[in-house]
Amino acid sequence: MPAFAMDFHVITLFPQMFDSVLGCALLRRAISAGLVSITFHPLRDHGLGRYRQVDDTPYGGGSGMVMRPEPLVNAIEAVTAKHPGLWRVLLTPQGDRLEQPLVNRLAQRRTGLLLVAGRYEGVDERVRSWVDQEISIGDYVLSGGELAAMVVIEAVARLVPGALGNSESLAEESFSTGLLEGPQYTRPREFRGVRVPEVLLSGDHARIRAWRESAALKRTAERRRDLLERRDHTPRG
Ligand code: 6GU
Repeated sequence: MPAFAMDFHVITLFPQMFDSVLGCALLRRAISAGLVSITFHPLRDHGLGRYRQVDDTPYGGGSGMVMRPEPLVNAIEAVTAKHPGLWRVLLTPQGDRLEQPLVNRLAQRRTGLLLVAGRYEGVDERVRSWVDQEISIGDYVLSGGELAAMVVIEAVARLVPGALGNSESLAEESFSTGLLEGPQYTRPREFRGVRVPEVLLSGDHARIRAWRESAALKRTAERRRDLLERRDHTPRG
């Protein structure tokens, strides 16, 4: 048993949508190593009646369909009965915005995460009482929570020690410092007339560190002033 592992459970109508994420080498390796597990719970298994219905027309009228509460709540209860203590997350545009500090907190949920992906125009309001948190991945509209669940899985899984490959790079990444990363270079030294900054070839580690810090600050100031302002006003962590 590894010192730390993360178990993801996903309730979805479309488990096949996740094949692309599971095909990713990083995640496959983490799963083979027992660092990460992902279990799918097809919502259709809890559908109602002969047609395994999961949605219905909205009370009060209006366009589109709403997910009925029974399949979702039955699925959530079935999963949590077998896996007590899962942190139950509903993916919805109305949820808490996913940013690195929230990813970090999710990664600390040692009992695992249950990700509930909704579809259609939304889920029946009463379902909200059966989850611990609602999460959105940003202010734009997706047709369902599946892609959002994949974003959560990838962002959290890469924080599991050993799953990233190079855990040292975590500390210096964009957002863990509250800054964007500065420019990065690899070979060749000169590409179509553009040279790698001399300092990076100097071997002078103190100078390189100082250059990287100021380059990160400059880039953040140019592109994401909001991040700098947040850094100035809120404590780290
Ligand atoms: Cl979590 N779901 C949907 N349907 N749309 C979204 C989202 C989630 N986050 C951003 N847009």
